[in-house]
Amino acid sequence: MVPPVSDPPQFPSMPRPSVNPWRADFPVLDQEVNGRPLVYLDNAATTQKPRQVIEAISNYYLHDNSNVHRGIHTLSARATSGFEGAREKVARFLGAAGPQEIIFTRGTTEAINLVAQSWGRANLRPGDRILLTEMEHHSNIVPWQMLCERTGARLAYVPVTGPEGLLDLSDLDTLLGGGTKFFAFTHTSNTLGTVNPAADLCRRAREAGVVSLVDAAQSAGHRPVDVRGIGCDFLVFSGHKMCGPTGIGALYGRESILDAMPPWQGGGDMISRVDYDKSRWNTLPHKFEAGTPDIAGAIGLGAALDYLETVGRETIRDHDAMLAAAAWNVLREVGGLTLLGPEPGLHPGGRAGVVSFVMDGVHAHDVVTLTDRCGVALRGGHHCNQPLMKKLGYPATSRASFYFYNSVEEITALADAIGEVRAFFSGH
Ligand code: C6P
Repeated sequence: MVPPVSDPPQFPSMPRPSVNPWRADFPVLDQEVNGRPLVYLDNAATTQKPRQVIEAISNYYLHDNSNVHRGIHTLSARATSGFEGAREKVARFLGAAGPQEIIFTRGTTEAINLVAQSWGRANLRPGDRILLTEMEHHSNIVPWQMLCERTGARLAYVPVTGPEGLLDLSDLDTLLGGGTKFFAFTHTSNTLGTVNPAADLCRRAREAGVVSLVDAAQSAGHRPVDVRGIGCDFLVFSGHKMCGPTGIGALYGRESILDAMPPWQGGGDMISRVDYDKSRWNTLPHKFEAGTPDIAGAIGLGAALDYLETVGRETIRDHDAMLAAAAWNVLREVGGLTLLGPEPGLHPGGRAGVVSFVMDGVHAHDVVTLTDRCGVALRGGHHCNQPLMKKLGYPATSRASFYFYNSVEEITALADAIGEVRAFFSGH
């Protein structure tokens, strides 16, 4: 992908280091933490932002700041065109039929809540079933539990095989029958790094007459994601996990389904006409966007999508997979660690740039506190996957997660830091 440089790798299994052409676009990465160069490996929590995104947001506030859809003056027209232009970029990025299928939300969590409260309340009856998987993030469990309490619907789960972290699909067709109306699953697990076969799962849901939702929080910025190729009814993501700002994300919904759904919040912009006794709803997508939206956030998200297109989503997927395989191999060489998720290379669907591990006898919070002293930013905890952790029998894991600006040298720094933590706790 990029030319090799001469420094020899420290671990025998490491790929050769290479020059990373994107790193210079990320000012925040150029700093020391605790006297060591920052090694930011917490990208599944949030990614860093390139200069191009930061500039798009500050240019909006410096030159165009105004409210959208309301004013006739020049600044309002510019703000509206920036905001609606960003929606068109999201539609193109996801392969949607058009911008009417894209609803801006605060992120993945809010998008799932929108579907649960609007589609769910309108369509589910007592005894209906919602199917999830055992590897879902809390954001794709709790809104459905709340919906079940309101409607009398029930939950069922596609099982996870074990620490290797695959879905056991042997009973999927049975689970999709028996009153199941809705199937929501994660494309990529934020703890296990598993990439689920989204197109196949949605096809099987469709054949069973079940509506599908794909949680693309960990995939939309990491691999090509095409809603028509996947064949989902809904897909949700967060801008901040793909070089965009926090507080903005989107819901993709198939137009015919969105059209039939009631609004979920009332207020300005989502109406076409209001009288004292009743109101009429606006057309898509505005029906689902009440009140002044995050205009700068949407413009920043649009800039992030432009940036990701210049890097290339296949390139990002391959770079993530290369770093995950390198991390897996060097962490295994460190010893005393249990690695979770599918072993790189063995899982046909590929593997994301997320490597979770448990150090024998040491809590993940201690591991992550000590790696931070080496300048290495990891996440330790249950990663909002408490039921999965309970099932696998771990209270928490340490997690390294990668993006295209991370380098092979940083994987060496990770392994060195983990080696230091292990030495510390084993008294060497
Ligand atoms: N996972 C992580 O460190 P929000 O907070 O709405 O942007 O995203 C929620 C969410 C939903 N689904 C998946 C698969 C996710 O990974 C996340 C966020 C972060 O793993 C924070 S817990």
